[in-house]
Amino acid sequence: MARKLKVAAAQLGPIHLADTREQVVARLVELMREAAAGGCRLVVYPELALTTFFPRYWYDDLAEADRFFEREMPGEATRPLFEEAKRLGVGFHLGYAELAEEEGRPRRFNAAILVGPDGEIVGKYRKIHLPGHADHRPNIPFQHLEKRYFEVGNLGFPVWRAFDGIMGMAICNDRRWPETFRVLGLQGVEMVLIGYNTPTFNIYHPEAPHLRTLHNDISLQSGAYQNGTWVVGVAKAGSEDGHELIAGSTIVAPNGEIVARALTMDDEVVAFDCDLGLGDYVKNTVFAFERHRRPEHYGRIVEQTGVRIEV
Ligand code: ING
Repeated sequence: MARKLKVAAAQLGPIHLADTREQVVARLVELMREAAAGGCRLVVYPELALTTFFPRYWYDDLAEADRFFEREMPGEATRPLFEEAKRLGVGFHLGYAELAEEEGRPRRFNAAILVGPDGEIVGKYRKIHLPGHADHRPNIPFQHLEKRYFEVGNLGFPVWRAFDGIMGMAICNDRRWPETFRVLGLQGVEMVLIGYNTPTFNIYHPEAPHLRTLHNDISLQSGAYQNGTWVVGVAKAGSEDGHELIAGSTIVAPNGEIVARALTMDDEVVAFDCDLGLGDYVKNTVFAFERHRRPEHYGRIVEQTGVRIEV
């Protein structure tokens, strides 16, 4: 009997600085209703799905950025989403900026949660690969300050048994690092949920914009194929106060095939009825890790951080 999970990539169009949490949550609820009406049991929202991509802005005073963070989840503004999920009996993934109190001090993470059809949080992931820079660079069109506003995630790359399968999460830049998928793959992951906010413009080096979508696709497709897992990549897209983000939300099968793709740069539901066991043949043949991997030769992957030229 196939273990089917109809999943929705719930792509978001732009969220502007002036948009309130209540306005955004209303959009999330609308997308959830559309997905549920189409038979989806899991709705995947993007990274930082409650606010504009604020790491593009420099604030001298870090406290000025705190308005983009959630101090509790669910909180007053997000509770309607949890309640609607419970009413519809669907689960969801949500990316957001987390302001937590841990070890007696405030901690700020780029986080994502997985919520079950009962409206209860199944698990949380905190983004590990933080791209960009931490200093102010006024001579570029916008900043990318995730290293300023967030700490490196401290929860590892966990998986959870939920929705009749083994689920994992990653966030945006994490998808560019094969280690992300391999650590999840070594735990038998069957579906990886990834939200992203990816600017169309490269602030560090001239680059043709089409390469942003190419790099998104090859990252998601190789992660899926090389670990025999479904991957659901969901964009916040379009022009946020004039700053454009790529779209291209995508559902990738464990054989690396893109099976569904967003067509717009707006709020859009992209759904596919996934057979969670489809990756079994990939995991039992070409990527039968137990039979084929040779960790005794992989030492550099964990012993080194950067490149060491020794020749
Ligand atoms: N955004 C981008 C991402 O990894 C980026 C940043 C773009 C890094 C392109 C490198 C190249 O998709 C986030 N939020 O990580």
